[in-house]
Amino acid sequence: MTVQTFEAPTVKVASDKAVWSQDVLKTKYTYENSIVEKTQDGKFNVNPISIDYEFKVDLIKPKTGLLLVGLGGNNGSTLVSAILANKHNISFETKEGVVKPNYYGSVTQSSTIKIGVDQTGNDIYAPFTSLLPMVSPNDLVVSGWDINKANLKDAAKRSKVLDVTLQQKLAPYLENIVPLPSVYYPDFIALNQVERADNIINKDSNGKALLNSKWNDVETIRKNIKDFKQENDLDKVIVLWTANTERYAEIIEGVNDTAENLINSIKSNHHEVSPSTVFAVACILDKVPYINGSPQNTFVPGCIELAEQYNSFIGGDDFKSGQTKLKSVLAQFLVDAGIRPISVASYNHLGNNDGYNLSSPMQFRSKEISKQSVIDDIIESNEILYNDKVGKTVDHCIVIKYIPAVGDSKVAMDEYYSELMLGGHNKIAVHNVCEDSLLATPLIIDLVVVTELLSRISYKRSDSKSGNYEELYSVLSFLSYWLKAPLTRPGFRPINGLNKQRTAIENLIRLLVGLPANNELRFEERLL
Ligand code: NAI
Ligand code: DG6
Repeated sequence: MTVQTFEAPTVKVASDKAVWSQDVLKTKYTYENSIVEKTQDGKFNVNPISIDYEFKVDLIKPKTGLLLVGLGGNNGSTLVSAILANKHNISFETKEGVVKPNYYGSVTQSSTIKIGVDQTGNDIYAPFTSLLPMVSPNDLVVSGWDINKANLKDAAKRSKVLDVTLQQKLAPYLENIVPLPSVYYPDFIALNQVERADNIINKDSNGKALLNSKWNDVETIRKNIKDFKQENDLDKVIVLWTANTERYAEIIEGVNDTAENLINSIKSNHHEVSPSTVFAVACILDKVPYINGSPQNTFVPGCIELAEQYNSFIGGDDFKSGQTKLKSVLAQFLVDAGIRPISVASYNHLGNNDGYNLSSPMQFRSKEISKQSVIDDIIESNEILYNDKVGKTVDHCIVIKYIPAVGDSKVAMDEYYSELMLGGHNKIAVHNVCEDSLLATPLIIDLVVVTELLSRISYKRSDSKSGNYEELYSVLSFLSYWLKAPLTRPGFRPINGLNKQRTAIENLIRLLVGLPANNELRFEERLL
């Protein structure tokens, strides 16, 4: 194992709440909230609460490996290309001039956090990564699986995402990277993907997919991860699904409803166990964090229970990249402005393999569910605008069409139709075009960097009897900012509003270094 050294953060907070040592940061924090009861006559009884915690952060950045499921796809090949371009500082010429490598679109690599104000009361911002040690994408060791055996040079060419000059410069690095064979159960992704499946673990002597070796598939994945960790001398591995969208698995009592039933169903080759759940289970059993970047219900109830039993980290579902990210800002803005959205019509067409797969109804349905859920909590937050009398829903329609000609340049068109004061109406139309994978790939980086950080945080309540530090809860809903349908602890409703999601992750980082939760009171300016 390599010896990692502590790298001091560039932001140092002079707070007696946060005590730094060479390898550990310990911070005292009082969490304040309010418990609210709504009475039958519509009044609110509010009781403030506060709980004292001590947090501990392991300050040593581990040598981290990332295994992508779907390595040869548009996102997979673009991610590896982006890391190589940045790591080797590869600039390239386009008709608009020389482009230098960057990580635009990544919160962790290209955004800032407000850390306070200067002597004159003006805001001061510092890079997101400057408060706590976080792994750099340039240092990630990346590999993964794909049901297609194209090397990453060919995969990047097929994806048609990157400028050809950059592809040529990266070719010597990319051509040596070949995905590991993966698990293929044809029924879960679109039938139109069958020709792609030439690199599979579960095959017979004719290369045909076997559906009676599911536990063996779990064990093969576990071995792949162990070998990767050993061969690259890694301290930690994170696995992320960026493979095709699968259909939903049916939730069946006795099959995937509990951890025990799920394991038994894998062992008995039940047809409702999907490849993505096989990957998740393999990771959970070895405490390897597993993130789902696609919309399917990989995390069936039994899978979440298994993660809880193994204290293993999971997060999902479905990267929130463009249209939905904007929706989680616009819908929140409208409702918080007291305006009443009555319909949201979202169209998109795209011509990449993701679009091809989604042209199949069952895979589309998975995407429709995740895209549709994004305004639920925003509607629920305002009973003045949404109630039994005027209605509690928004007509929310999702359309996705496959148009090969546009390739990875996805076109998204949205119309927000809202009710204004005294019968007025407001229509906002948004037209958004960009390379889908250049929006999604930076999200993968953030999900990995933040998951790795979260896995180094532990805590205890000041009244804890055992005095032991606990790891964070298995379902990492702190990752919600990057996900369309955030997975939460069973019993809790997801938070979809983008600003709330960002506030959560930002305040977590702030509290760990001894800063108070962010506020915008600006008393320096507003009080005498
Ligand atoms: P893609 O179709 O280009 O890549 C998916 C890759 O997964 C393909 O190379 C395919 O061969 C492989 N694959 C399929 N089943 C597999 C399995 N069982 N094991 C290993 N590999 C397998 O798709 P793209 O554009 O890279 O997107 C990947 C996923 O991310 C899709 O589910 C998509 O819906 C989701 N997503 C993409 C966003 C974007 O903006 N690009 C945003 C949100 C989600
Ligand atoms: C068509 O919607 C294809 C999808 O995979 C999207 O590109 C992806 O889910 C991103 O969606 P959004 O809504 O975040 O832009």
